[in-house]
Amino acid sequence: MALASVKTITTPDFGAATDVSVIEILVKPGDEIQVDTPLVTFESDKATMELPSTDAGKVKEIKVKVGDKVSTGTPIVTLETAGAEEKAKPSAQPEQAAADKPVQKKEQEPPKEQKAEVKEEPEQAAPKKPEVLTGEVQSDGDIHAGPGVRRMARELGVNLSQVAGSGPKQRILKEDIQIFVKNQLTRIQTGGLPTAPMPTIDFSKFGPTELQPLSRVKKISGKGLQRNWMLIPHVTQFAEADITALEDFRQSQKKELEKQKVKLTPLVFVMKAVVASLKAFPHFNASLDVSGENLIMKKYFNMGVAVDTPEGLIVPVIRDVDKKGLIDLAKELAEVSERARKKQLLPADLQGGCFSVSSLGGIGGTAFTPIINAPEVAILGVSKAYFKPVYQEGDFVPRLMLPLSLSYDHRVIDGADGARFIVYLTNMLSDIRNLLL
Ligand code: CAO
Repeated sequence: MALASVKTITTPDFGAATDVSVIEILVKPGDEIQVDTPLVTFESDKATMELPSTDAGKVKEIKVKVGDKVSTGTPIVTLETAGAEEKAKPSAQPEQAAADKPVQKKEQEPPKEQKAEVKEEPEQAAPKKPEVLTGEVQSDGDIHAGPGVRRMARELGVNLSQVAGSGPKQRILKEDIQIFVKNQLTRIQTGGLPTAPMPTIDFSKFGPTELQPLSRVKKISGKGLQRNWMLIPHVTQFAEADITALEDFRQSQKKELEKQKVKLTPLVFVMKAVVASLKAFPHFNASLDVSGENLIMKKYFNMGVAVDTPEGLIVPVIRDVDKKGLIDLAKELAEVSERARKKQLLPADLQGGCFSVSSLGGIGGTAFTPIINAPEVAILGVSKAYFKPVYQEGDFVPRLMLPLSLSYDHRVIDGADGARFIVYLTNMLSDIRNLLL
């Protein structure tokens, strides 16, 4: 009758070598493994190699840890094997019995992987060059990498001579291959422009640190921001709108509107002025089609408004801004930003935008360079209004100025149109009677 027995797999004959250490553990307790499944990786100062399993079964216990020094016959892993005949199994101390007859299923020849994966390395490894962008190839003898890493490189088609190792003695680790592949993908996306690999630094070497995962919103928005920043040729045009009259009007309405629980901020005026500017410059109310050869001109005026939430930046869309008055817009803006902060937005609330506005005016700062919210082709940043002396009719007079930052996609919008748009916009805001036209 077939019963489970326990086998101990030990290191093979290392001869006189005494400086062999375990550098990788490739299985964990509970893993079902096959004959030849690599169990651990050893490294001496001359070679690295994997220890393949001599039996199929379930890993019971790992007897070593990374960094342990081993020599010939050191127990490495115990394995529950299924196929042993009861009569063949020692009645007592099965584990010990297995250990006494340790590794060699194929006793006549060392296991296959062991032979194949051993890489002789030179006595004195030459310092590894940084990630090679020139195509220069180094001999394999210069490369320090464990068999697991070599196998990963083979599977991904990575030439190890081009990978900078971050381990001891410039040893190449799995993370180095991941970074290399990511960088290669980035290079492809950036048309082959060489990029230096992102540094991987153990900051705890310099002082206490704490790991904080990014919020879900940040993880999602970060990818979009990265794509838009890298793939859209941005130009940012700055200007200031004189909103002295606008602010007088706003203050005159504010108290009355507060009674109705309406908060009339400069932002709604900006939204209306943007609509007027989009009508005057329709290329700003457009998206490139997938071929990148045609513009899809939009005949509606939906506006994304960046909202700062504890989870990160969210851009809900306010529809038909052209058809709504200042008070309705103010109410809707308050309602949608509250829902954004309470995580109550629906997917539809985030769709269908034509142009976005990002206002940091309630916080401060003089100007910033907003990132275009693709597939839109422009975005307006609004900073905090401030008084400054403006020369008018032979005198300096205090005027309330609103700093604006317009980022646009230079594939679609020429610099001259960028400047025309922002001048038009500032004129609209400087005399809000223009918005009635
Ligand atoms: N200049 C001077 N004061 C301004 C101002 C400006 N440009 N914009 C707003 N203010 C004032 C408002 O009038 C209000 O003061 P009062 O109550 O005295 O009138 C105060 O600042 C706070 O305004 P607010 O920020 O609550 O309201 P808002 O309509 O201006 O903005 C919203 C709403 C949702 C856009 C805003 O709360 C927000 O989240 N902003 C951050 C957006 C963001 O993170 N952008 C960065 C994206 S990175 O590209």
